[in-house]
Amino acid sequence: MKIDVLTLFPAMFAGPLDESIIKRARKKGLLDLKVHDLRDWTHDRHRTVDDRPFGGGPGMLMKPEPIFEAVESLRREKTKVILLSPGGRKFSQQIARELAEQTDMLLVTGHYEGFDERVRQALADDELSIGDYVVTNGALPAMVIIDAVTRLLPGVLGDDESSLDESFSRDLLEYPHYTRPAEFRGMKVPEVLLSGNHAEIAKWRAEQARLRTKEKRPDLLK
Ligand code: 4GY
Repeated sequence: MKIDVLTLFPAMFAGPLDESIIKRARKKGLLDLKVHDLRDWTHDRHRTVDDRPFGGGPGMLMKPEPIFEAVESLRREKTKVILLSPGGRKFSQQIARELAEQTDMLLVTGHYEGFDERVRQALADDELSIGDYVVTNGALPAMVIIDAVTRLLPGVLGDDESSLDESFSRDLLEYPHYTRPAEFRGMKVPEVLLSGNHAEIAKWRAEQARLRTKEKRPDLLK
């Protein structure tokens, strides 16, 4: 998958996407990630990307011209252009699975008070939010989406890693996990897990997942 990112803070992307599973995906060529500085599409001496809102009010908006020029130069035939802002559809494991089927994405990140509405109107195929809170700019949201989508690409996760996916795929929280020692600081591993009775273990885990979900995330059961 090819992912392009348009941001005012390209330096923020060094680090999180150069570690572990995402690093491996990039090395294998499964993820081709390019981060672009929006200011590269300005033409004035100050590389201006913001302007004041018509109608007044506090704060600045991202002006449309650099974003239009950038998107028009970066997008290709198959590219899904996705705006990131708290006003978008709520990102989820289901949306991550759908995005993992795309070949080309361009993530356009927000800053200041947000985008001139015409960016949304004329350029965006979709608008996503990583949750109902506001961060200082869209770089972290972009990285969250890139990470969640990349780990779902065929060949990225090894067999040992992919079982971690069960949680949200089955729409239940995970059952409790234990490793050695069987007793640690007086806390014992549930007897059934030491029993070797695989039918009983499966039953216990299913029940625990249900109980835990009912307790912590009842919204998932509805
Ligand atoms: N939440 N999901 C988010 C965000 C920063 C003010 C608009 C979010 O995706 N992006 O909080 N982005 C804001 C900052 C302008 C973008």
